[in-house]
Amino acid sequence: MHRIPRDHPRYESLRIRQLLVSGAERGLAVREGLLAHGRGEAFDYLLGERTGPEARRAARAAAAALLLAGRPVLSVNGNVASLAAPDIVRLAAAIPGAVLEVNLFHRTEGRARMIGRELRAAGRRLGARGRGLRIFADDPDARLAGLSSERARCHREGMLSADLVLVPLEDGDRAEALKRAGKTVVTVDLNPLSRTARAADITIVDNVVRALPELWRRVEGLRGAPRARLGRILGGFDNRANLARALDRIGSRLAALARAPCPPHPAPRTPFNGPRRPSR
Ligand code: PTJ
Repeated sequence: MHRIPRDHPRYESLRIRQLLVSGAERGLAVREGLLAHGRGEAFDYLLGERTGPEARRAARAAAAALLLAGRPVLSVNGNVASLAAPDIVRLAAAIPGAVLEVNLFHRTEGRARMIGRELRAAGRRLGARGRGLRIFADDPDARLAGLSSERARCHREGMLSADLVLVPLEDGDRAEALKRAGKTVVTVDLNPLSRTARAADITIVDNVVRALPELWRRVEGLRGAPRARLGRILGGFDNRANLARALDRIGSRLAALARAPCPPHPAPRTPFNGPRRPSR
């Protein structure tokens, strides 16, 4: 792997990129996943590359929903496996009854198996709680209605019978199909305008590498809270309004940046900007 100097001003962004490139080289992510990441990066740049107040609010509501759910399923694709396998495994282990399910748009059984192995290895590193996790990867035995893509293929004991599905970094078709099937949909998507972001019940507008640890912290903080309190947190959350606030934040950030002075730099001397000749 290429070494990124720690003092590089874009270190974190380059580090995340490299995680995905390495995931693609190992066969976990597809090349299309690199393009999807580029779109995400652009929105992350506009959002200031940090977890904003809207993302924190959505993460709190998502934690309440996950703890209230009877059959929560956490969906994993190639990008999530490359960027955040230990984070999504730790999150699943913190939610009573949660299962992990590999669901791929560009599906091959070989890649699904490989992602399953990646998740199991992360589970083993987590200790007893991680080792006991249920992980559905290859050989799906059911189809989600209303989807013609490979994304429809799922597990009867997993996604098909789930009442809540966490679908990070997703395409819009499946989020809409899951909604039509009557499930609560939670997503992590840097693009507040995407169909997934708009179709979901709860959208965390943040980078998956920051959002999943934040969600885990929220789950840890709320585990054991009375159901009535969780219900109030969930009932007080309005996804449309929260997405509007995320867009407003991008807008006001851009407006502020447009007025900010450009960083000073020594402009090369040209015949047009050189010292003025004293007028005679
Ligand atoms: O592994 P597969 O075969 O299931 O394919 C996975 C990809 C990502 C290729 C597939 O799901 C896809 O094509 O996704 P889309 O339709 O490009 O949507 C991805 C969404 O995630 C876009 O709205 C991106 O802005 C957003 N996104 C990209 N990177 C991140 C992200 N959101 C959060 N964190 C990221 N790191």
